[in-house]
Parts: sequence; structure tokens; C-alpha cells
Amino acid sequence: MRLSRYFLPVLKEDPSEASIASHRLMLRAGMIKQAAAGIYSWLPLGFKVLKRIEQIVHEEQQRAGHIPMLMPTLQSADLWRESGRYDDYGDEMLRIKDRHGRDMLYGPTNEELITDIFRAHVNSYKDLPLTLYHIQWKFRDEVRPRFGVMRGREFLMKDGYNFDLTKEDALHAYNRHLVSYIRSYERMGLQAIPMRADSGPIGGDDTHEFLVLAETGESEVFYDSAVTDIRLGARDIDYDDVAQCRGVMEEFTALYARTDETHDETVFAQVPQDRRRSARGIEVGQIFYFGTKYSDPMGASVVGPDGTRTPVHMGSHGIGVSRLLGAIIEANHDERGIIWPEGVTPFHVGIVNLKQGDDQADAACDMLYSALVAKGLEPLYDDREERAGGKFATMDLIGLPWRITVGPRGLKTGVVELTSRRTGESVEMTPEAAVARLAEIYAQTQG
Ligand code: 5CA
Repeated sequence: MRLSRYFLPVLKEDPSEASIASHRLMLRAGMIKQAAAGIYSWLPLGFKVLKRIEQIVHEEQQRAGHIPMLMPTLQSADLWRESGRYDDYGDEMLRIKDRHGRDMLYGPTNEELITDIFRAHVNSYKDLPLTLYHIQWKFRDEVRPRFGVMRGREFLMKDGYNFDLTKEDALHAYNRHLVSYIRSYERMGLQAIPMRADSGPIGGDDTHEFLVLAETGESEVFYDSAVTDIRLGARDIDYDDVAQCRGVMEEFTALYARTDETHDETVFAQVPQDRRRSARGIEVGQIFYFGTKYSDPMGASVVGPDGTRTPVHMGSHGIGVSRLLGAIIEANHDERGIIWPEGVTPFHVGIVNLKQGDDQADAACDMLYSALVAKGLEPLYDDREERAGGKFATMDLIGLPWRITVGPRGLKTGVVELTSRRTGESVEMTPEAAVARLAEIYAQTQG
């Protein structure tokens, strides 16, 4: 993409409505624009990152054997009356009447809808296990929408639902989700720690939230600092291997890590004192096992191997896709702007032409551009007639992890400069070497 032809409405000044870094930087980098309280338009740059995150979530869910689909945003109130949650959900639910006076709602989550689909089409235990998911907009009429996309009213969520014959099978689904979530977050360059949490309006006994540690996080958390040393990394996972998934779950949840809702001072006191931490975190996902809470009242059952009908065991599992942009920026920025992890960056590399209009510099940039594209990389070429300082400031603000600077001086000896946004380090090399280096770096971020 050539910047002169793109739509990147960066702001020069800090917007007054933004109190935390991610909100401020998303507005300044022209990624989002508020449409109403807690409701945002996703401008091209923000939309690109949102799609990259979605893509990682899709790949990792399907790797775990979960099946993508799409349910609508508007739902009928009748289903929610069946589960008993129409009244329970309270003012957070946006209620709407259609022209016939029928009660509708903008879905805050989809347990009822998916259970209805299941009971209409699945009848036998032979069709289990089954996990369906979608990535769809949700609406929750939060009392205090704030921090930009972090606590929106309209937000994008991946929500998945497992249907299993037994509690044991459903717990395997729970573990599978835990593992696949950690993998997804790691690919986004994030450490999100599973913490024992409270199930709130979703219900159930078993639930973990995934928290990214950040001073601006809304949740208070307590943990054993040794938990921050655990990584999934590149290990091979067989999602059908019940013992392996349980093993990973146990490894990640054995140490003390809880949100304030489940925090227990007496248990916490058993953690060695020098490892006891209290901090703040951003909740980027939550998994639940709730047994037959929805399948029972809604009649979602299967005929088991012994010929009798039993309600299915269920769980639901959510990732805050739009919130993740905020969380990633909170964890990756400096005073000059965003620093995207390679896995989610909107463009792989920025090309800065120091002397636009100079035949040699223009030709070198065009060649670089084509060579990067040929390697499957997406460059953003700043081809505007602007001072170098302004071009650098824009690149630093929007946070592409790598920048190639092309100028007449370097071209005299056949070199360009490759700069890391994170470390600020610059290395001179030939354009071919820069392309090869970037191709190598990005090959490592593939799932
Ligand atoms: N049905 C379950 C799991 S599918 C569910 O709704 N879980 S949840 O309530 O925990 O939401 C899942 C994730 O969505 C949260 O972990 C959080 O990351 C994100 N989320 C929740 N509320 C908001 C909000 N107001 N703005 C942005 N993201 C949100």
C-alpha cells in the first residue's frame, strides 16, 4: 500500500477523551473513530489489525478441531425466556421491539441460540463431541463504557460452545480451549495468564479468565510470580490427546493465580512471600464449564449408548477480539507510539523514501516494494512529499515493527537501512538482504 493512496487520518494532538495509552494511540494512529459511547467505526488501519487477530483465532480454533459458523446479532427474546436469562440479564441487555411488537434483543452472548440449533439437529451421542464457534459482534449496555475498545458497548467476540455426552468429555473440551487460547495469545505476542475466576451471569463452577498484566487493567489480580515464567512455545499439541491437554492445563493453573472475585488470603499466604504479587490485568478471554445449565431447561439432549436420553454437558468459551487490540497496545508501546508484535502488525514493514521525487530513490523504493510483495509481505510505502522527520514520526506512531529507510546517500554505496521499532537499532544492508531478513523474521511468526 502506498501511503499517498491510503486512508490514515492520524491526529497531531492527543485527544482529550482518552485517558489510557491504547485508547489515545488508537485514536491518534487513525485506527478507530467513536460513533457513539462505547461504539466505534474501525478505520482501515484498525480494521486490518482486527482482521489479523480474527485470523489467528480462526486458525487456532480450527487447529483444535472447533467448527466455525455464524449466528446473527439480533435474537428473539423467547429463547432467553426458556433459559430464564431474559429477566436475569438486567439492563446490560439491549432490548428492541420489531414492527409486530415482538421482543428482540441484540445478543450479549449466544448460549441460548446455539443450544436451540443443537437441539434441532443433534439427536445421538454419535454426533458428539461437537464444538461450534463464531466471531460476531455483541452488545452489552455497559454502565461505564470506557478506555476505547477495551470496554465497549458493541464489541467483537469469539464465542465457542462445546456439547459433550459426559462431564469428563466436557472437561477435555475445557482443557482444549485453555490450550488453544494460550497458543493464540502467544502468537499475538501476549502473555495471558489463566486465573481462577467467578462465572457471573454465564453460570457454572469451573471458569478461568485470561489476564494480560497491565497497570491500566480493570481487574485486580493476585498471583505467584513463577506463573509468568510458563510458556507454551512451539511444542506440538495433539488436541485429541486427553492426557496431554490436561497436563498443559495443570501446568498453567497449578500455581496461585486468581482475580479478586475468587482471591483467598489464606491460600495466597502459602505462596512464598517473595513470589506473592498483586497487580492489575486486562481480561482478554474466559472459559466456562457449566454442565447442563442450558441443556436441561432447553431440552438439548442426546440418546446415549444405552438408549436413554440425557442432557448434554456444555461449556462456553470467549475471546475478546476487539478488546485484544487495546490489550496488545497497553503491553507494547512507548512515548512515540505503538510497537506491534510481528504476529498482528497491520503491515509487515514501512518503507520511508527520504527523497521523494529523486529518480534513483523512487526506483529503489519501487523495486523494494515489489520484492517484498513477491515474498508474501505487505509493505506500507510512505511516498508522500514530506520531511523525513514527519515520515519517521508517522511510522513510529502506527508502530510497524520494521522500517526500511531509503535515501540517496545510502544508495550511492548500494545500501538501505533496516530499523527495528522495538529496539531502535538500525543496520545498513543491501535491499536484497533486507528483504531476505524480513522474509525470515515473518516466516517464524506463521502459526
Ligand atoms: N459466553 C461467554 C463465553 S463465550 C462470555 O460471554 N464470556 S465473557 O462474558 O467473559 O466475555 C468473553 C470476553 O469478551 C471477555 O473475556 C472479554 O475479553 C470480552 N468482553 C466482555 N465484555 C466486553 C466489553 N464490554 N468490551 C470489550 N470486550 C468485552
